[in-house]
Amino acid sequence: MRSPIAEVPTWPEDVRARYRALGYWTEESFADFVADRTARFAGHTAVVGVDAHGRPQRWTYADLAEQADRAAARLADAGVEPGDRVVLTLPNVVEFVAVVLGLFRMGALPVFGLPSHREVELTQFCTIADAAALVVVGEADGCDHVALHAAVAERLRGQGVEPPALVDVREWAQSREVRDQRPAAGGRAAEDVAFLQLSGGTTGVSKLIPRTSADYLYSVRASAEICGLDEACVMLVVLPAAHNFPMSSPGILGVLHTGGTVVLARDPSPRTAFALIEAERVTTVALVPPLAQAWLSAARRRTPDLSSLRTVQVGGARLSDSVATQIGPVLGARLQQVFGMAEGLVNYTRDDDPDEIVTTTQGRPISPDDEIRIVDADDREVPPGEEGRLLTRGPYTIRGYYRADGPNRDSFTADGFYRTGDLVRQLPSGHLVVTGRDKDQINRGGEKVATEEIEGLALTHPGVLDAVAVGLPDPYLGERICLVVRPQPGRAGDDDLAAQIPGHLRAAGLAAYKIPDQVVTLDTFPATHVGKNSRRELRRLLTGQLTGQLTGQLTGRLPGQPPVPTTT
Ligand code: OOB
Repeated sequence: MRSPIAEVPTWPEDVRARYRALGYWTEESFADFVADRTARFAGHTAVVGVDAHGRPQRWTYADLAEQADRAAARLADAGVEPGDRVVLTLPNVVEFVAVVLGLFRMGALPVFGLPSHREVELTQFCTIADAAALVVVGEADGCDHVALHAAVAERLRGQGVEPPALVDVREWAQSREVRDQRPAAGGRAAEDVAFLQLSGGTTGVSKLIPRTSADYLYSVRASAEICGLDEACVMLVVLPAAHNFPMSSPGILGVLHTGGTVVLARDPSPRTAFALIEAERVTTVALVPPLAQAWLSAARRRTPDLSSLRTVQVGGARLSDSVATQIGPVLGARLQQVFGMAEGLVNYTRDDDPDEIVTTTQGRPISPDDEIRIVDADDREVPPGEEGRLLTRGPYTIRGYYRADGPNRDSFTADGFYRTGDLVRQLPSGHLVVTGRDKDQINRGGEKVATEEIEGLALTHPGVLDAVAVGLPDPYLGERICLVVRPQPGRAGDDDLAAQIPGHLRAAGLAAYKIPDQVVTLDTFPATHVGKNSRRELRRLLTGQLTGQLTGQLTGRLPGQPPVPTTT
């Protein structure tokens, strides 16, 4: 028996009543959503992609309903019950959609992990969520996820936490029949928490984001409308499907809401993506800035047939204005900028916005009831048009993380605004321009990494006295991760130490996208006036670096080869 789902901080009752009265929140739960759309669009093509064995699949909405029920029955066989939390690390295979809808149908809660997550992350998710199962795809992309489950289980047992059951979707197709019965309807109401999304993270421990059917489906319906989705839309999903952006902005759920077709790309390379666009006549796709750049250069070299493509969404990290202006001419599709967060607020540039707005802003909020405050360090509103910290509150922005009282005090104001940690300015039209960030996070090409998490693990290396992670400007990733370590006395100037750190972090079980792109050793760290390490000063020194006063003190992998393309 797993613990029941925890209470979460929520909207005050008068606010909830208002969101209902305005029609933002309806009584539709995700279980209702699945039943309704799969019946309504039964004969249409819902999902195209490959399965866990790499075999091509093409499912109608009716097939999808059946696959979701089968997935639910399999999960029930593995001991999953309504209300249980289930961590997924599936890549973009068709089973991903079946498992998510199956969990919704049975009233269990997906926890959206990534295939790139390893022992460190998965152990945290399983602990916080008290997960009943971990759903994986056997051995894939150079990782044995079954062995990974065993390693996570061992860590959990060491902490006195009961490990999750292993569910390997690769075994599903091979074993004979499943119990051919409808899963027990979970009976989760529209305003109950429906799943846990991952936060980008600003602390050493992951934070889980509780989203309800009512709040999330509002953002999905409104997004689908803003983006003009309909039954004819064909959306290519190249980013990891579990991310909030390809999931709901308007993403997979927006497409299923309107009866369109989701095409899952098993890898994000332009070669794979362009072939799918041609074959499936794809109309829309969501990219992060590094992928947008990769697509631009590939399209210039190859002249693929992208004539079906109407919209290219770019978000997850700041798109430079200069790259933005190339999207339309080179890809022959309209750019849409998307600035969102798994905690809630999503901004879009609109179809009828002037080109200038589309290429230089990150959009405006979905809802007239998204409240935006732009404040200074003392939470006082800055004059209109000036840069400040973005706070937000609204009908689909959470009021607190899952089981995280401490972080909630820092991340939310007393009156319920979420502190996004983003620096923005707002135009009179309402559009936001993202100008920077004020949070201990590195945005590596759209993947968010908490500096504290890398630093904490680096400190477990016996040669490391102190460590600071900084994001350095990178022409491709936007930011790359640089870890600065201060060696233990006696190891000063030790090149070998810097070289050992990436392997040390990998062995500790950290996801590959969090491994520093470069490691630098430095004998003394610049300090703030209160004597703490100054991340800002370090970043400044390292950015203008290797010429000025630091030369000679810096060793290690510098400046590093162009980093491996990230998938988001
Ligand atoms: C999306 O969600 P998360 O939760 O992975 O990351 C949110 C953070 C934002 O607070 C901001 O720091 C950054 O990612 N971000 C952007 C951006 N979009 C996200 N920074 C600059 N420009 C943008 N366009 O990343 C996400 C969720 C839903 C839709 C789109 C992205």
